[in-house]
Amino acid sequence: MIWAQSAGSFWMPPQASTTAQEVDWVFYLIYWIALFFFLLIVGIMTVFVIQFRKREGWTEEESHESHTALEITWTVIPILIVLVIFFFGFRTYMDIHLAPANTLDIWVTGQKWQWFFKYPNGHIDENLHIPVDTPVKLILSSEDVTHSLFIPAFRLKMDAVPGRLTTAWTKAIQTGTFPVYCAEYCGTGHSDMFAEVTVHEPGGYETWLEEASNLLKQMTPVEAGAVLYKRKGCAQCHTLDGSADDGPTFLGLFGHSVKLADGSTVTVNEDYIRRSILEPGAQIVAGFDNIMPTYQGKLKEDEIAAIIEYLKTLTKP
Ligand code: HEC
Ligand SMILES: [Cu+2]
Repeated sequence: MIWAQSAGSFWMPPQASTTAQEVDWVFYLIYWIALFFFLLIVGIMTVFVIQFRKREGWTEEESHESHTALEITWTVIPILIVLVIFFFGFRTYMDIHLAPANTLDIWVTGQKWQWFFKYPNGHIDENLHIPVDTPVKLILSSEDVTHSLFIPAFRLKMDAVPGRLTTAWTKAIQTGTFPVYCAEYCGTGHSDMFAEVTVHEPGGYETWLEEASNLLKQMTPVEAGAVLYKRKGCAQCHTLDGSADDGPTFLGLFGHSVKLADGSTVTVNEDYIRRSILEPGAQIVAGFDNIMPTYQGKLKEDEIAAIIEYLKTLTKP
């Protein structure tokens, strides 16, 4: 499904960025050199093993003197080869790491267990959207542990490290939708930590951003709350079906009484939910760990209101 718009080769995902072409070129350079010498060495070895095998009447010969010309040859040729590999590898490394001027800057946050992408107008989305043929700079950070943003179709991989910012850049050359993974083991939900990158036709990115950021204007608070539940990562830890995950289920949450870790009991109302979202550590539900990140600065008041209205609709049958 995710690959539908653009198939790669048998070995490789599609080459959807300029970097992908460069990286594959270096990869195949090393690959063919390695294959050539593998066949050469194993071939000669096989011939020698057969030709000089121990035969009837065999006697051990004295070992030969060293052969200076031969030794220089098998030192100089490999040096030249690794220098060639270094030259192309280093050139590509620099191209990957030095972003050009005038990039479109998107902030990326890794969090247990989801990626968030923040666009220049402040919109935060669970997927990456970029325009084709435009240099895009990704500025990465992490809310908790080390994650690694991995977009195989762009041959892009960069760690998101808590307490510092890292950057990566790319220029997509193919429109379509490609997978985004986390490539650094970051806990139980690591393998669920995937997203999509959509490369838009010229003009498509602007239209998408306009629509995506006007969520609350386009739909009712309950509908918007349902979208935010997915888009803001609540679904990574909470469920709607009554089963507990890393966090309590949202089914029948509103109005029921909750036992807290300190032994007290509270009835879930609007204010309790708002506080649970902004200060998750303040009132911990009994039986759960304090792992929920705060949404301070990540959800606006009207978005929290929409989530509350949505949670109210999740009554038990
Ligand atoms: C990393 C996992 C995680 C994510 C992401 C997360 N939560 Fe939580 N949440 C928890 C855990 C664990 C608890 C229970 C412990 C506590 O109270 O902090 C909890 C508790 C809550 C509670 C109180 C539930 C109750 O039964 O009293 C609410 C409300 C809540 N979360 C809302 C949200 C919303 C809304 C989002 C998304 C905007 C969200 N959570 C995202 C893990 C998470
Ligand atoms: Cu991760």
